[in-house]
Amino acid sequence: MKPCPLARVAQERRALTAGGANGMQHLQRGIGLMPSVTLYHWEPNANSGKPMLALMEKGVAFNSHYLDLLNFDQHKPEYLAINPQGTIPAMLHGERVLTESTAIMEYVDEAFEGPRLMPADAKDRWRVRWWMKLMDQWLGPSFSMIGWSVFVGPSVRSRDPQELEAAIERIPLPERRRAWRKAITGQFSTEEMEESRRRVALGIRMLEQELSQRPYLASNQYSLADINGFNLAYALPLSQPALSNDELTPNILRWLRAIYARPATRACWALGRTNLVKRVTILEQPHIGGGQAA
Ligand SMILES: N[C@@H](CCC(=O)N[C@@H](CS)C(=O)NCC(=O)O)C(=O)O
Repeated sequence: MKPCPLARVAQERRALTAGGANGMQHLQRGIGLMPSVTLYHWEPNANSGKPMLALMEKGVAFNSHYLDLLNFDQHKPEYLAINPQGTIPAMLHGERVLTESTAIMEYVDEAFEGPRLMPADAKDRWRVRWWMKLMDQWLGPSFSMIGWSVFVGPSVRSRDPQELEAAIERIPLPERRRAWRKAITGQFSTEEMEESRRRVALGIRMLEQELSQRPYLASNQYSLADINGFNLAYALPLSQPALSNDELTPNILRWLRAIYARPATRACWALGRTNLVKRVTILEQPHIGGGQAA
């Protein structure tokens, strides 16, 4: 008899999660119990960093399962059994499989005890969602295109071309296949890159303007919008020094430093394994700029 596909998925999941194949356990609440949460993630950065940081802010214990994006771990059958789209992150909570980083953050905030990461006021909650939508759909893809052209592509480009082609062929989503090809061959078009740079410059001005009005992005309280924003923007002073610095964008710098000073952020960034995480050290410099809501 053919095994039930669902049973096979459950079996593969157990194999992936058993003992945390590469996983560390982040036990903060529930010391001594096996965490019911497993997070599949890459670096604390962009989409992976969002649920990592949300879980850590809430103090939720989780098995950390690191997938090496540059080794194409996210397209291996074991992981495709969990997220057939082959993108990171994904989270297991008991038998539940959750994907989409922002939706996972909202789930984490609602499903677990710990400090609330959504403000109580309806207008502030609207602002959290407004910013998260802008970052996920408009700003994030542009940051990502620049990151893929300067980091991801160059990191893998020198590998055997046949192996790379075979790896690309295994990618389930056509749009991700296209992005990998362009990153590897350096073929993001001039127009695409210009549009990305335009969005980054405009996004920086929008962030500075918003953060001149209140301590955090969407309300006076730290929220999911800040977690989302930090994962997108933590390296800005390093990657865009002419556009984001203490003089031009004091509120962005104040905000990034305040988030980086949080114990959860430090703990989260300590999970990074590549040089990407080192970009955060620029935030260790003391805040010298003003900033209206400082
Ligand atoms: N909308 C998804 C996007 C996930 C996504 O594209 N993640 C990137 C990493 S930030 C990824 O998995 N890239 C791997 C690939 O394209 O092979 C989310 O927010 O979770």
